[in-house]
Amino acid sequence: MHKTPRGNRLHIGIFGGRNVGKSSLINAITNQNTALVSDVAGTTTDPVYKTMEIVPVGPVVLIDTAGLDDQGELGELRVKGSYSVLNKTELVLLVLDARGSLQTYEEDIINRSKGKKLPVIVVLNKCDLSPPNEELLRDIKNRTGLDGVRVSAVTGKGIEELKMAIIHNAPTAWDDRPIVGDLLNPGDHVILVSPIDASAPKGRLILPQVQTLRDILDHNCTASVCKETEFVTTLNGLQSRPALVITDSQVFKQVDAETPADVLLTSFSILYARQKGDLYTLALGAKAIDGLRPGDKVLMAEACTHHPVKDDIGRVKIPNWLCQHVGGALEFEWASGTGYPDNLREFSLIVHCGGCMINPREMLYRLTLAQANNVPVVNYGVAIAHLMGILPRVLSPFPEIKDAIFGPSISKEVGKDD
Ligand SMILES: Nc1nc2c(ncn2[C@@H]2O[C@H](COP(=O)(O)OP(=O)(O)OP(=O)(O)O)[C@@H](O)[C@H]2O)c(=O)[nH]1
Ligand code: SF4
Ligand SMILES: [Mg+2]
Repeated sequence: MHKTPRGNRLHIGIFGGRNVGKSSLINAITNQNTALVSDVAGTTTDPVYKTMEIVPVGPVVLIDTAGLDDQGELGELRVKGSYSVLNKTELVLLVLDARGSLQTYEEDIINRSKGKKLPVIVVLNKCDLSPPNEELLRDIKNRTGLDGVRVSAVTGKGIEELKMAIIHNAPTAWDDRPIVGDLLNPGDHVILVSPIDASAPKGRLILPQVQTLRDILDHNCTASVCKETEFVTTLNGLQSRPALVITDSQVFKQVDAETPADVLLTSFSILYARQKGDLYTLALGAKAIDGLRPGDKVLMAEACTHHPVKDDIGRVKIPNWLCQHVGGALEFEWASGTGYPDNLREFSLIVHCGGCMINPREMLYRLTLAQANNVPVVNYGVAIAHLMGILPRVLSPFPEIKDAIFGPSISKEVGKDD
């Protein structure tokens, strides 16, 4: 098992003149103080790569660069180094001091990016000091057709809007996320547990199972597929431990008990929550379920208008489980298709559907909107995992997320108790 390799991450190149706040912006986006910041022009001298999860964008590499207006012999070399970063960049953030005017080197990076068909987001920084210069706004609009995102890396204002712009401008290939393959090494073996009950379609497996199987094969790994009744036999029949067990949530309790503590276990719904959206944000949303009180408002959000069936998961089952969990009635509202209602801030929680009809980018956009309104958001699969008490274990292939949500002590306890 390994973390998302750098190649699978969205590469975001951060360019601009010296002292405009490129390194500060990295710190603001990641909410960490890792990039070196100072008021001395030319602090960043060589490209600096930072791999990280940006909530809710996902795994990225942020590339901090030296100022494009650096001077002298050494300065020219640094500028060359910055331009070479453009070759590995998939999305360009051009950072400007909002008080200044458009410089030739800034136009140059816009033109080079256009030449490479790279999306560009113009970031107008230091807006806490003064509103952007009108002439600058006009020039940017004329050259790029864009408005520029107004931020302050110091106060954090506008950073959520910038993340939304990143989601919207990220190249399409980035949407093509693996379901499970990035968690595996070639040659790994995986067991898939698929109960076949009356609700299973006749004569075939359901799409998430087929797609997971295909992803495993695409990554040169092997798989066994079994029902829960044959799980132990399948496990014992292997010559070595599987790298991962993936189960349907319905039989999680049994499979959890039968899977050795040192074998990673997750569910199809967790893998899809990660592939489609942002698992960290959703797991955080699941934790917020514990803070709900009777009478709180909960928004059940569905990404399409479908005919609810009897005992519908989003209309009946999850609302009932949530009320049982909080020990009283909650006030539910349903939104389907077009988006969120205007009164979003009134809700204590959004429970979103799995979003099978929308792409990851749109799902991420919906998660970002929830965050921008300070409303925790969870999806059906992750909410059910939490309500069943299995969330820490199904997050075991994602220790960074599990530890961030439940704390490292829970990881140890789970290992011990299992
Ligand atoms: N008021 C204000 N100051 C900022 C903002 N962003 C950065 N600064 C300040 O501007 C100075 C330069 O910030 P850096 O992040 O080091 O800028 P940089 O673009 O990385 O600079 P080089 O690495 O030298 O090219 C520092 O003193 C920051 O504190 C902002 O949004 N508002
Ligand atoms: S999970 Fe799919 S079918 Fe169900 S509401 Fe969401 S988008 Fe529609
Ligand atoms: Mg810097």
